[in-house]
Amino acid sequence: MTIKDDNTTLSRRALLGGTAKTAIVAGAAAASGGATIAVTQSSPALAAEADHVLHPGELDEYYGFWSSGQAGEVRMIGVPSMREIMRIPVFNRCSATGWGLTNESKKILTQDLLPETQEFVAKQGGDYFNGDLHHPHMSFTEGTYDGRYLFVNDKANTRVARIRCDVMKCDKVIEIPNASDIHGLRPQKYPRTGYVFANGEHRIPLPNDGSVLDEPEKYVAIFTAIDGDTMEVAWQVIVDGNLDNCDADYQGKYAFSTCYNSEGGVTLAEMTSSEQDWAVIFNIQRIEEGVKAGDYKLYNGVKVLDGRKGSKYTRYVPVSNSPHGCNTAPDGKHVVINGKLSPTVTVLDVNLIDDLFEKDADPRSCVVAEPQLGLGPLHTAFDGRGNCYTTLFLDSQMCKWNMEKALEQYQGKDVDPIIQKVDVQYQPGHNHTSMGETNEADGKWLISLNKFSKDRYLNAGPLKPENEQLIDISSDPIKVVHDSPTFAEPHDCILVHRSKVNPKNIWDRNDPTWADAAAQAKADGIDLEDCADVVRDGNKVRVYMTSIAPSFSLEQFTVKQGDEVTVYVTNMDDIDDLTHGFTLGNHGVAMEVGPQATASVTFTADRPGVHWFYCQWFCHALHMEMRGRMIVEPRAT
Ligand code: CUK
Ligand code: CUA
Repeated sequence: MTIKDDNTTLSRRALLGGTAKTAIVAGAAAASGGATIAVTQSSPALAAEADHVLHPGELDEYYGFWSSGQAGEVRMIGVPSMREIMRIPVFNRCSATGWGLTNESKKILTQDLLPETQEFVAKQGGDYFNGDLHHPHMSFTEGTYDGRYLFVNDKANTRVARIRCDVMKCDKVIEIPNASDIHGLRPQKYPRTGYVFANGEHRIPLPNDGSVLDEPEKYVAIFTAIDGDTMEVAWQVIVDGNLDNCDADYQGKYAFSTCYNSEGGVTLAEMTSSEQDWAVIFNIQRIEEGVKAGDYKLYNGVKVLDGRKGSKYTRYVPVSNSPHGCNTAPDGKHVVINGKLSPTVTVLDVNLIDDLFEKDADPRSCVVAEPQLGLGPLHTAFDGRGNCYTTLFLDSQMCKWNMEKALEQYQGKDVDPIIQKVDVQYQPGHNHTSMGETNEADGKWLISLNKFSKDRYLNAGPLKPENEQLIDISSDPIKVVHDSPTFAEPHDCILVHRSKVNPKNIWDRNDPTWADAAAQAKADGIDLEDCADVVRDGNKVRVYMTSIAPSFSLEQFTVKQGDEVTVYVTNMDDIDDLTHGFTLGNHGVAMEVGPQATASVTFTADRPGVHWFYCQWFCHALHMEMRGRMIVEPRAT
């Protein structure tokens, strides 16, 4: 069912705002498959809550895509209900879906770009079992989300991955050469994505091949542009300082990164010794011209341009020590650089940046405001009405302030840009507003991702969850309306209106995910959609079966001890939500097989005897009976 952008929320709000005690909300019918939902309203106290409380069967207005930090996955959360809807494994391993076990997922996780030709090849350096996923961001077309992809970073293993939003599965993972630890990541907003910008946070030698070791003055940080369509590295730029967060403008001209450690130090004392760091501005057109003109060096097959101070490709805008978040406002004009160690944020005007490049104007001349907000400003979100919301890590507060007033104050007027401060529990890092990083920021909801929950939940033991809070910003004053605990460690999230996202209910049989399986089946003369076959090829055995609830097409197959066995399961059910699975006892083998999908897994049959395989996704009244036997004949002695 395709969900159109309907009026459910509006009509419910309108009704609840009135005096009706009981109302039938017709608008909800479209979202709930035709049923009419009765909303009972008994007290005015409930009316205040009703905006974010969804009743059973009601759908959320926004898809929230949450990072999970060192847990390595992406989580899909419904907003405003804050209900977790799905998890998308990316850099982690997943016991439920077989991510990291199936051949299809292993191929994605262990492929890499061949530096010279940028072709995808089997990774030489092997596989990683962890990831540190901070920043999920959706692809853009003309300044707003287009529902094609999510892009995410892995700080731990210097990777960038892509999630297909049509099936909500990861389809590409690449390790970024020459850089160290990808942190900030943002897609190009205009004209489209286009580039995915990725900050290599730590400074390392270039090339990092052992020829330079303990000579930190020779280390560099690398800014990378990845082609979001092909997931190939387009170009890289060497910068001064460590790269932290980044964002792109709404004009398609510039990208911005916060930089700390202008000192080039390697210890904490060295890294924070000076009073000023900077924000780097990248001139995309000049960089593309530089690439065309051959003004680069090849390192590991990637075109690397020199964007250090004095370069025509970059400008360095001095800001207070150790800036962190970097957020482009939906007005298309302002970029907020968050001070972290300074109580201020620095606002750049993108229209003044041309002069920095063309007339060599003083880099600070693009600064148009620098309001003092409180202690530890980390990230800023926007409501599309000219207001900004900055997390204050040390103060444990969300600060609402007005952009126009901040500009006036910088001009010398006696005005206070701060509108309101709200306590959050506790120590917020990122925040995000509904559609807030697009030109369709709608100013309804704000999420505060708090690093500590302390006393907010039942004591979970020494390791406590984090606390994410939902803040209603649709009216004055803004207020915290909901707490949710989360496991490690959502750094960032985005709130995407559901009209932008339209995942499929069942797989397309021609999906490229199982192209290898389809090719192998073809070579073996097997029809994946109608099979119950065992093909022997030396000591390799390929087992082909289909699943239709509640049975596999093969109830048993026989192999020899020591055979390398690949099982291909094609789920021929084509009903919504009818996922099967294949789990083989005592072999560490499990996989999800979605409706109309093919999945495969390879293992060695090294234990003679009888081993049951079964379907591990509840699918039918006879789900428990959906199983079969693998018979392993002992090796002849
Ligand atoms: S970072 Cu975590 S609080 Cu990695 Cu975006 Cu700012
Ligand atoms: Cu098929 Cu459970």
